[in-house]
Amino acid sequence: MINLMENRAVGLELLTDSSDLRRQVELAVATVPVIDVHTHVFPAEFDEMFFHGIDDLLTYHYLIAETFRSTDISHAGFWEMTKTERADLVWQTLFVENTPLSEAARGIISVLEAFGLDPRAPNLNEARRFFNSRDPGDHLDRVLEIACVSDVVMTNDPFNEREAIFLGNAGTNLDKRFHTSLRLDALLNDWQKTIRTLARGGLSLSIELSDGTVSGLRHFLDTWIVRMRPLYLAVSLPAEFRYPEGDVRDRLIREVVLPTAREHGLALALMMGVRRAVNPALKAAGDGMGRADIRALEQICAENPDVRFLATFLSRENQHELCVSARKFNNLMPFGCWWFLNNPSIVSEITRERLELLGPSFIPQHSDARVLEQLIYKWSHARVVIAASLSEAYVQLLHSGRAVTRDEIVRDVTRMFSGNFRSWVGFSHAS
Ligand code: HDL
Ligand code: ZN
Repeated sequence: MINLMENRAVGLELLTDSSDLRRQVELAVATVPVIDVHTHVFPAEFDEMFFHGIDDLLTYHYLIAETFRSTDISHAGFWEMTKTERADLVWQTLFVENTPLSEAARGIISVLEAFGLDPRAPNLNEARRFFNSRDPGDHLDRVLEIACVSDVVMTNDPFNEREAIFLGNAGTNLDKRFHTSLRLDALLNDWQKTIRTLARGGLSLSIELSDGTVSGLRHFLDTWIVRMRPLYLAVSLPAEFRYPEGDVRDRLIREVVLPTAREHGLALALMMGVRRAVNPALKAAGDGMGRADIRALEQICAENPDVRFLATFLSRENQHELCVSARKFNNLMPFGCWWFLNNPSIVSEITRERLELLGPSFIPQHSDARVLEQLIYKWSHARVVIAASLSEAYVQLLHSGRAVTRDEIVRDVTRMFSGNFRSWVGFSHAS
């Protein structure tokens, strides 16, 4: 009881020494569990969509793009290789013949370190033996524990015929730490192809978006929302996305997506600024980025004040604009440092400007992980930068004349790591 009382008293103590303050921030950021609001990680129930282990880690498309810059293999030659051969080439190229200085390469080192594996191994024998020996359930528990991730939100595409098979059962026997989001890229960015996919599934619609087609699409989404119980709807939008635009995508957003979000009380995540297939020869590694038009986001937020929006942009040049827009629209929640932004130098800049303009009213990071063990490095690397940015803000506050307590730091970090998301999407602790 005395310890509890002492601990309670410590939590209420004003932290007036900047070194103590930094230590408490680092401790809170390291130990407060986070909800990972955007990932491509799947649990083992999704079979071949469940990526894990050293070969999946090393054939991550970030590392594939980097390997092509340090070896003379042709794209075709690389794609003819088996996954094992590709992983061996990536390891040899980025980790043996060169120093793993990039963020994605250093991430592999962080994962190996977490499991006590040799980061200077000449080959992948030890790592393969280790990952192949792991019990899947224990390994998942251990990864989430090391990463201090309480919940993983997947990216789920009901328009993908292969994934729909797994999704159909997701509502029932899914690991309770995994949650779905309903991804709309196929509908909004690939309408011509999607109308053919839906026809194969027995849903015949008109490409001109007749009334019957709009109601047919609404019913399709309603059915999937009931089956998969997504925490939010999401779509990535190209850098050239404009709104209003008067095209098919504009009509699908207005007549299908926004009414669906409103009717189901679902937030809509807009992920803006991608340029798909800049170099198709690199396949998943071939996407690029571009500066998007913040006015499109502002128009959607302004026209739909009763809908909650999550937003992330792919261009560093859009980040300050996003902070200012979020000050204008309290139905807009910035989240994460997406994809090409997820590098410490840029995460630091983005987090500091968000704290300066938004206080704790944003979601600092998502991992975007595709392979289970990436959760370990993406969160350990992010936490270092978030802690440093947050410490700077508290120290500046102290120098301005206001100290904080450890409990207040934990409160603020909890709000950013899970509270803001929970309140935004209506995700209660119980669910
Ligand atoms: O569209 C997206 O959700 C992106 O995150 C892409 O999946 C991208 O390939 C990626 O994995 N980024 O980290
Ligand atoms: Zn993603």
